[in-house]
Amino acid sequence: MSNTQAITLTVPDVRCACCVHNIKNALDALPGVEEVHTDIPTQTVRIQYDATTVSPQQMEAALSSAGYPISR
Ligand SMILES: [Cu+2]
Repeated sequence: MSNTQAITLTVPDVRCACCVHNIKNALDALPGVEEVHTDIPTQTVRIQYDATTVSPQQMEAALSSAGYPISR
C-alpha cells in the first residue's frame, strides 16, 4: 500500500542547473521518492514520496550528505 505525500524543503545552496541535477540524483537514490522538483529562484525542493517507504528525515539526510543542507 502506498501513501503518497508531498513536502517542500528550503535549500539555500541551490544556485544552478547542476545543483538541481545533484539534488535529483541524491533523492532519486532513495526508495520511495517519486518525484523531485527543484526551483532555483525560490531555492525550494518539492518532493512527492511514499510515506510508507521513506521519511522526510531520510530525505533531509540525503540532501545534507550531497552538500545541500536544508534550512528551516
Ligand atoms: Cu549548481
